[in-house]
Amino acid sequence: MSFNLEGRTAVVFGVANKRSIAWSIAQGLHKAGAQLAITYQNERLALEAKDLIVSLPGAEAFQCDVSKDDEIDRLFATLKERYGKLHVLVHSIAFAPAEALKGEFVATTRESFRIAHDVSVYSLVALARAAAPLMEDGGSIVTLTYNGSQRVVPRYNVMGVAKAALECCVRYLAYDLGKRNIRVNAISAGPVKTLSARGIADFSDMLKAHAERAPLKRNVNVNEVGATGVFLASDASSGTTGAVIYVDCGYNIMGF
Ligand code: NAD
Ligand code: 0WE
Repeated sequence: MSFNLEGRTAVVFGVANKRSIAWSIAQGLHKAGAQLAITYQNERLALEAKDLIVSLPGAEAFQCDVSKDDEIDRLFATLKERYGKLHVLVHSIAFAPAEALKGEFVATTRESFRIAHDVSVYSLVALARAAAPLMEDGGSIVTLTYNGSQRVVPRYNVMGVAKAALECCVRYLAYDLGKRNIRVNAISAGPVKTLSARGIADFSDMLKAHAERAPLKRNVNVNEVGATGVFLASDASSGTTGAVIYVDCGYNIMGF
């Protein structure tokens, strides 16, 4: 049993800036000794992401928009050439058009529904399929979810539906890839003030209510999510697959 990741290679998706949950997980994986490949979405995010990524000794930056099959194919061909094998994949990506996260769920358009599921859910399946052949020694795939998949969180709307589908994908992928000793798990994080949370109306009120109701009487720190990412990436969690682990200060257990 070990949290040590020396000799392991990890690819992390979803670093936008220093507040990103993916960045906290990447830092944790680096500290545990993993060799890191970190991807960012597009040119617009390249400058900020690259600056961060090169600050981790040995980490390399790659561009990949997960809504594009050719970019996924190209990335994994590059990773195979560069590293040979892969042991860990972190998927920390979600997107729904901004208008879908306002007003009522019943107003969700076909296009918003499609985009939310394509970027936030299907991408995990596509990345898992591309990564599996490189995970010759077995591996660990980790994604990020939110309790809006299980309970109604006003205005989380189509993202709640997408996260329910994501959690279900975790179970189906865990079944398929289990025979290759590849584990697939999700972290259900409590609210964290990241780029994705910016611009969400009343997010500060949500954080306050969350801290008041959670058994630990506070909000999660992004590094607590990062530490759970390292646990799930490492042999310390070798008996766990298909799970959704809550890192939310206990908020989800409360009925009132
Ligand atoms: P973030 O904005 O830092 O990260 C989201 C990332 O998704 C960004 O890096 C963005 O570039 C990437 N992304 C979006 N579309 C993409 C595409 N087409 N191709 C490639 N990358 C794309 O915000 P975050 O809060 O760190 O979010 C990371 C994950 O954590 C998401 O899955 C989110 O749902 C989940 N999560 C967040 C919270 C929270 O309160 N912040 C809580 C629970 C779960
Ligand atoms: O998963 C998320 C947010 C994901 C997200 C955020 C954005 C904002 C910018 C997906 N798509 C977009 N699209 C944009 O244009 N969280 C768990 C954070 C979050 O978002 C909420 C929340 C919480 C919590 C939205 C409404 C209510 C609660």
